[in-house]
Amino acid sequence: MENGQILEIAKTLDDARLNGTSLSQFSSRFSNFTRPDAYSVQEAGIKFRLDRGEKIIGLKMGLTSEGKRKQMNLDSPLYGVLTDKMKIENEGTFHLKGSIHPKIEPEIAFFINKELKGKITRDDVLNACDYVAPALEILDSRYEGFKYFSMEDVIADNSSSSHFIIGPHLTDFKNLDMINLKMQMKVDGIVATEGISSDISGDPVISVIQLAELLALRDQSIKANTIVLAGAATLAIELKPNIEVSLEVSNLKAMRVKIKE
Ligand code: OOG
Ligand code: MG
Repeated sequence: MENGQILEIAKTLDDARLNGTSLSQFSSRFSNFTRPDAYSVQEAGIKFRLDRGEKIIGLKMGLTSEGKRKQMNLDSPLYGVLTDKMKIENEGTFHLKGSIHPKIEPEIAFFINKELKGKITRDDVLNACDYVAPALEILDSRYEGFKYFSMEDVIADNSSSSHFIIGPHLTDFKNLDMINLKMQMKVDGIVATEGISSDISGDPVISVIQLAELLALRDQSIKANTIVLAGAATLAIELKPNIEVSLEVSNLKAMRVKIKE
């Protein structure tokens, strides 16, 4: 795809995000929309946000769980970028106004304190990690119905990331059994979805390794001081006003967010 077309798609998506309006998919309009094109659109869209004063503070992996890939009818993991404006404090409030069809999902976050590039090991990730935390990601999609889009459409739309909340940090995670963390997402105290951390790429640390590999394809890396969301452990649920969503992960402290109009 030509650069002009990439910028045009990025601008259309950016306008839709700012106006809270949905669109039809690009992949059905352009037959030559490749995965590298889609990441170029994502990068151009992030550039618009940086020009408006937002700062990049993290990255998210998505579709790292089999259940999520089935739910979205898509085949492989993808990533997106997290900015400071997308962050909501733990126990804070998310306002639905301005969103199209927001959903929420339970994740594990890692804070990476030094650059990770290319082929890395599990130990590289753990040695570069300051803390592990439970996290909730709020998704929204610019596409009508939120469903049945292609990987390229999702990637172009910053992999559906809208907002995120990081729970209490665990800095001494040496003895944490990363693949056996029980995860329960509750709505007003009642379990809405539950899973286990191994539902995330078999091991959420592997999501970070996969992220470094995907970035390397674009000659990029996980930079020092980056929050990484490893991907959801369960299906996402739709948000409604006046609910409280909490996440309990075994061996980590609980977290919550209030949802308002
Ligand atoms: C894509 C983003 C998926 C996750 O954690 O699996 C994601 C989508 O579902 O629209 O963030
Ligand atoms: Mg996610």
